[in-house]
Amino acid sequence: MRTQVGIVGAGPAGLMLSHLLALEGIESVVLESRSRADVEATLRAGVLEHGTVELMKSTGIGERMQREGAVHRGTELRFSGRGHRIDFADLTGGKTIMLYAQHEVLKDLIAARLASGGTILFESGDVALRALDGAPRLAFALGGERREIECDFIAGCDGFHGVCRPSIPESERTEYARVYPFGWFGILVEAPPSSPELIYAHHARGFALVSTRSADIQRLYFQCDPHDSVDRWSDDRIWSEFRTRLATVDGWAPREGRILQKNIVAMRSFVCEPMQHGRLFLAGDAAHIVPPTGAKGLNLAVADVWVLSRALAAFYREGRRDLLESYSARALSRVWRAEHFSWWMTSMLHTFPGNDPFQERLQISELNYVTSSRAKAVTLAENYVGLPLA
Ligand code: FAS
Ligand code: PHB
Repeated sequence: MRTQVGIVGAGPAGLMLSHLLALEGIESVVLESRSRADVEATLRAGVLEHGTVELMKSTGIGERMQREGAVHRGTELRFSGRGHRIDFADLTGGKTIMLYAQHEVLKDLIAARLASGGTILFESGDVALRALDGAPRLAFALGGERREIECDFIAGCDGFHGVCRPSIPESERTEYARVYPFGWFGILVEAPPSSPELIYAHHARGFALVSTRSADIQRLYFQCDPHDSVDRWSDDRIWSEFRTRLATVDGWAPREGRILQKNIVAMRSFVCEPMQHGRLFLAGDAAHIVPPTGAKGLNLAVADVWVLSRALAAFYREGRRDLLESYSARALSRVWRAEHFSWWMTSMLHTFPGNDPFQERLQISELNYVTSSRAKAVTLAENYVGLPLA
């Protein structure tokens, strides 16, 4: 087979790239190791930045998002038993976020790609990259056959545990990492929303987050030991933990319901530099990971492929190589901004093991400052709704 851009991975990065390239008349083939059903059932992100929402609308895949998603104009920071609203729209000249689940975005992208004749090869196994400096090829197994695709470029959109980043020789890449001493215990609940907007709560027992998926399905997280297991947590124990960490002086309590799903995710910050090697370009979690506290992961993946699709379009349209050559530097400037914001939100809101009382006081001072200084609140708001796409 032959195509212009071979894409490994049908997550937000790979599918959005294939979609944006198609709008530029550029061919691509997406190789995905899992089945379509698995991909469309991936329970992950929930928050879309302003720029991601605008891009989905302006490229013709925003209709269902606007119908079924929920626009949030702000969020609540809760600490010392009191809630404080951060008004995104007021602080950013009208920008907002959208609560629309990642797997719904993937469903819309897959439907749009297939409807316009796009090629997504699900259940492609043993993907291997060849000749990244010359005429790149992707070798893979499909339906019991060994297959190969010749392409001009390869986009590595296969997430943190994929094969693309390790295809860059270790001597050619530098990895920056930080692993946090806690994880998130996430639950999916059948219940009405507990609050009109997200609640980020700081508590001596640890962080808690109230999020949502729809009018009937809610998503909540609390900080836990990353090595813990969900089996050790009965539903009663889970709700008692949420009631404690989210309690306010006026007796607020979450709307409880049947817990449909429980999972624990580890938390890390990670960046690989550079994000390109020869004709291989990394995007999304294949190149960087942020702790979910800043709700940046999916949105960074979209921002990367926005920059990459502009560079590939300039190459195919005008033969320009400059944007391709500067892809890594331009994508990384946004990546490090999001890495800092996600680390800052995580540090301000989570309780670190051995958290001495001085550290605790510093966190409360930072939270008091964010919720009383307009200048500081703007910093949080503009990073949370997302800086403009480059
Ligand atoms: P992905 O990991 O999504 O996709 C990679 C794809 O490549 C997968 O489909 C995988 O099957 C495939 N693949 C892997 N290896 C392969 C191989 N060898 N061959 C072929 N295919 C291969 N982000 C936010 O912005 N907001 C949030 O609210 C948020 N919440 C999160 C909550 C949780 C619990 C988690 C874990 C993450 C969360 N994130 C959030 C981050 C998350 O959304 C990721 O950043 C996002 O999925 C990254 O997208 P991709 O880079 O496309 O990678
Ligand atoms: C979610 O809805 O899954 C979610 C929301 C905000 C975050 C992380 C996850 O910061």
